[in-house]
Amino acid sequence: MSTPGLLTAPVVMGVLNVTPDSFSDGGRYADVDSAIVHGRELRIEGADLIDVGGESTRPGAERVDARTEADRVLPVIRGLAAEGIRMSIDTTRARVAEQAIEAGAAIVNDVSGGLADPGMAKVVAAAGCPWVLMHWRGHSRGMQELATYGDVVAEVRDELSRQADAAIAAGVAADRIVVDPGLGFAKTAAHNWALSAHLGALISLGFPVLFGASRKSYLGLLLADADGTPRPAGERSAATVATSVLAVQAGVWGVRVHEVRDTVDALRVLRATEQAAT
Ligand code: PMM
Repeated sequence: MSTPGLLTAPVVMGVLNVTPDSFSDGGRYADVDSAIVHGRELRIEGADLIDVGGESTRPGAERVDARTEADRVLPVIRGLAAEGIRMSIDTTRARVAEQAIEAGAAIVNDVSGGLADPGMAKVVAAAGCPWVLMHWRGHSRGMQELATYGDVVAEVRDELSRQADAAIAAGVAADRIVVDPGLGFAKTAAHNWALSAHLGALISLGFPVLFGASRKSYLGLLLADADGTPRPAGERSAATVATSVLAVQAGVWGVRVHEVRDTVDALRVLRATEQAAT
């Protein structure tokens, strides 16, 4: 699927967390120079887009203030934009999104899907940029208490549909919207598996779908030792790649991953196989 202002599927979005406390790569790229170096590396490995974030969203995380968040991401965005690297800004705050767009970000990736900051739709509508609306029920601190569903696939689909309707009503063009099931955000492992297995239900909303399973704890649980110890975040690469291949095969627009090179390689295998089958 191709959408104006968006890249053609399958898009590989490389994760660049400029935070001291992300669950997946906490602290490794917390200073501007190492973040820029890593962004450059992700681009060389084949990322179509670098997702720059300055606030950890791991379950239980405390919020940082807007100033701290902006101070973390803006110099990194300016540095990478100067090298012509395409980026999204991973933020729930309208003001941070606005500053990031000014600094060179091309897409807003909002894990709250517009629910955290009522000013976000206006900023996105004015910029005319694509907006990733992730399924969200509340901030990280208490979100796992909100992981209650009768039918997780139907409820996530309905809630995302409402989030998209609200964005459109606020002036955002429908062809700028991307939706994301928000794996791990107010979701148990079983919820994540159900959503992964039924991506077609989200794709049928008619918007490009972004899928972000990379290194998430449900993969750590799947790969736990015999004594039940979850596999550490840095050792979930093969499992992450498998989820990305399956998601692209199911028809998603893009995948958000830490291991860009392995993902790009695996998607090339998928494409070669699909081409040989036609
Ligand atoms: N997950 C995280 C952060 N941002 N954005 C989107 N659109 N989808 C996600 O699944 C998502 C996200 C948390 O993971 P991280 O700590 O590895 O960045």
